Amino acid sequence: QEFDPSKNLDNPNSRTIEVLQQMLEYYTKTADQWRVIAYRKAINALRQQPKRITTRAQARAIPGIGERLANKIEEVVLTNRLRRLDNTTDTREDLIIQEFLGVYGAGLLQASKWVAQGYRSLSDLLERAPLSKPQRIGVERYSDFSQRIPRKEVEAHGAVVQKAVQGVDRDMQVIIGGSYRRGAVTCGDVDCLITKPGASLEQIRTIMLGLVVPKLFSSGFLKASLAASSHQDGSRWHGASALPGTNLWRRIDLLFVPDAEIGAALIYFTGNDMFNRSMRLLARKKGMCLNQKGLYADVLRRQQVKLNAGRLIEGRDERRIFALLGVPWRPPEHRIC
Ligand code: DCP
Ligand code: MG
Ligand code: MN
Repeated sequence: QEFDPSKNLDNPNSRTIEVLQQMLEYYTKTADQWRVIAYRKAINALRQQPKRITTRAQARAIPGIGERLANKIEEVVLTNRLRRLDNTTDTREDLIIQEFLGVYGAGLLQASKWVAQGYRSLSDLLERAPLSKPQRIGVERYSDFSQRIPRKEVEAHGAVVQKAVQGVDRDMQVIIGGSYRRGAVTCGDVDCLITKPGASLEQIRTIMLGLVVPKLFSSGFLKASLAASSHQDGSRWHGASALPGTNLWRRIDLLFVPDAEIGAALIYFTGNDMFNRSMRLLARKKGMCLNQKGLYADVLRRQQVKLNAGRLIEGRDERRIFALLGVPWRPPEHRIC
């Protein structure tokens, strides 16, 4: 299950993979978990193929590709597209929902609500819908936020953050996580993990929200702060940033991590999300619990429900968490499911 981003461009199945990835994106947004898993598996399996796969029989012979996906692969090869992506089979409303799902922070519920309320386009939303501040920014900067960010630019954003952070406290560290840490050639956003040896969450958050974030706003690097999502404990900040001299806004996420949790946070923030899901599932099967703070043992569950928090066995050491779970170490570039 290796994923080598550098091989992507000259992969013999790159066009097929590209179309399947669009489908994956669509199903991810509609929260169709089973299809998401099937598509991811198929895409990964295709990436490993040294030859171009053109028929359903060839596709079916690859482990990880089932009957339906094999049919789809043949269709993509024959037509260079998938019917499901064409307007002809989508109702107009489906397409609008898909467009609205691209607005920062909008889930399926919000997107269908807007459609039900009669909005039909982004300019409808902008002109007539009552939008929260982050939603408004999400619509205004729709095209900015939907563009992938070249790796080099992610690095540049990280460097600006690092300079500001270390200008305030030389012991603080900035690590770029997410798809960047997995080695991706382009990223959806800039994920910065911020930590400091010996520091608590409270200390890091105070420095970041009290000093660094305001400083980055006044220097013009940070452009907007976007509302925190519901499941947050004050350990993260979402916003938008732009490099000096540009007007292209990028999504940037800051994750504040106490020293004691850096290993677990690195695993969480490196992902990808499906890899995290499988690691957590494995922990659960072993009577443990893995979350972004640590690995816990002796967790009691009755019918899936946790009865106690368990006992923290590792939070600091990324490698040791793998080892305690019995998973051979996987460098970030190979953490894709
Ligand atoms: N994450 C997760 N589950 C989620 C969302 C995120 O475990 N539902 C973790 C894994 C991700 C990391 O957080 O790798 C960063 O989230 P992003 O949404 O920024 O995703 P990526 O950085 O992996 O991809 P992209 O290039 O699209 O930003
Ligand atoms: Mg990211
Ligand atoms: Mn992110």
